[in-house]
Amino acid sequence: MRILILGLDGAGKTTILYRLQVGEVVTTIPTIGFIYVVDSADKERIGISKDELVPMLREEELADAILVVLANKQDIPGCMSLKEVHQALGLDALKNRTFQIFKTSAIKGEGLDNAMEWLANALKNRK
Ligand SMILES: Nc1nc2c(ncn2[C@@H]2O[C@H](COP(=O)(O)OP(=O)(O)OP(=O)(O)O)[C@@H](O)[C@H]2O)c(=O)[nH]1
Ligand SMILES: [Mg+2]
Repeated sequence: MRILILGLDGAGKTTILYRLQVGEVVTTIPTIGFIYVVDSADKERIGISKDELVPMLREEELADAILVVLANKQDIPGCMSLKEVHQALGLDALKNRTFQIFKTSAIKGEGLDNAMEWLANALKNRK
């Protein structure tokens, strides 16, 4: 299975990959699982995060991709809740897209296994 992990600078991508112990990072292959990382504590830039996500979802290469949103940095007090991140990214407007949003803390290693398990199952069911 191949997945793509994206998100604004500092959202926690490298920390997540480290946690997941991904051995290899590759490009230019068909992507079927698409992980978008959001810094839940960065209220100022959640709008920018949405503005980056929306056009990416319109890309032909991602038309069939299953979307996983990681609302990361949930360990930071006062961070946006899952609901708030969901709303700020406008996920309600998604049509014809298999997707799920998860709370994670890459620092604590929380929520990542859950998200990857869901994605693995969703990818399996797609075949
Ligand atoms: N509190 C907290 N900090 C986190 C978490 N995940 C990552 N960080 C911290 O956020 C900072 C940025 O994390 P990175 O993993 O480097 O972010 P990135 O998305 O790879 O950033 P770029 O490579 O710049 O695009 C680092 O200081 C991490 O330690 C988290 O879940 N909670
Ligand atoms: Mg990085």
